[in-house]
Amino acid sequence: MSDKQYALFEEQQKARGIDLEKVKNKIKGLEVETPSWGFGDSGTRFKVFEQEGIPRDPFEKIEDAAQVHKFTGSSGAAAIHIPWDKVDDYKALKSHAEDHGIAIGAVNPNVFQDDDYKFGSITNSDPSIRKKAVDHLLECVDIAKEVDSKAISLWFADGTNYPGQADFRKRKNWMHESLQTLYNALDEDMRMLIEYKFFEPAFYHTDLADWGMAFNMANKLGPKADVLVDTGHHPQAANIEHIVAYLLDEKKLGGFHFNSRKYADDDLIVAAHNPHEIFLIMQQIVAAEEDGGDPGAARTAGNIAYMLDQCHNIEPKIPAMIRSIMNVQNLYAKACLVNLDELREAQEKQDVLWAEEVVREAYEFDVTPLLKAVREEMGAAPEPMKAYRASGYAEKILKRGKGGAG
Ligand code: PSV
Ligand code: MN
Ligand code: MN
Repeated sequence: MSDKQYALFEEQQKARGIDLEKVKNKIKGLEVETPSWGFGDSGTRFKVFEQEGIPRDPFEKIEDAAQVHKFTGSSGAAAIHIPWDKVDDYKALKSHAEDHGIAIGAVNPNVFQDDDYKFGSITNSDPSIRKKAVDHLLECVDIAKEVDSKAISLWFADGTNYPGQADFRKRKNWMHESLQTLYNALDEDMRMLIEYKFFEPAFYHTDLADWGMAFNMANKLGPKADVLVDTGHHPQAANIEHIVAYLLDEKKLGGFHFNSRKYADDDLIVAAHNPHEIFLIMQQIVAAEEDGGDPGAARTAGNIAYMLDQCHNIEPKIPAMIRSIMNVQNLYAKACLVNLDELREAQEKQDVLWAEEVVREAYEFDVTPLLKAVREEMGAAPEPMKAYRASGYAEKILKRGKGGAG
């Protein structure tokens, strides 16, 4: 970046009434967690293409996640998934993360890969299976306490494939009962993030199928329960930014699993296919952050857990994560450039085209000079992809060989 490019950008934004120092600070404050499982081998039901250099255990996954942070400066935690990341000594995992400059983020229980869960986990009609699933949730709360994580991130595969297969209402109540037990085990400063997904692996009904069901559950449970929005978990054409604004206003937006989708839950690099959608989501968040009229919304917006949830099937994992973090930053930066005073005025005047233009104008700016400047000031790499490529880390990990963690 030349200083000239940045100076020009600064001048341009100043003329629009944008406080660039404030924008820079907001970008610096944006932390996006990476998923440990996104560093392992993954694929589709057709084939897993094994890559060389895949981490062989949770410790190596953490080392790879630390690389993302090293170059972006904005990914200081890695979420873990239990039992995929089961270790004998969680304190050792925590120290290992700290030695590599990151923290352990959200703890994700896994109640979808055991034969016992064929007909459901916490909504199974068999009480002994529900108990087994709840015990695992409680084990994850203990793990979170050991690694000093404040979030349990929950996704359930529970659902049915055929009409009549099970009783929806009973399952709803079992879900509530099970989650209440988990809720009660949380410390006051911990929270549970409830994810929803409208289909898959069950194809007829899913117990937590949409944001409304997750929201209702979070409301019933109480203030330590919030909704988690996975951008891949909606039907085509769902207006995710509207869902986000609604949850923000209800003070129930807990966090995000960012990824990109074309058809379904594709788990591709964030904003690979849908940059404008991520921008519009970010715009709602920035608007809430800046909403002096509603300090509650601003507080909620300031407490969002941003996470990636991606599984890279054909591309190298670490640079794919770096690219995603850069894309999130890029779209957040653009969202920060929306002139909110002007937008309010356009909305008050009910000037449809002016309002649309105010939002569009921000999206159309090239924020590269801004992001380079921010990363330089943060001591990160101004160009993270290039810096990672030049670092030699990708070559170094080849010695791990093939057959790493799945
Ligand atoms: C399910 O599709 C999901 O998005 C949930 O977040 C899980 O935790 C994650 O994938 C990994 O299984
Ligand atoms: Mn997810
Ligand atoms: Mn998913």
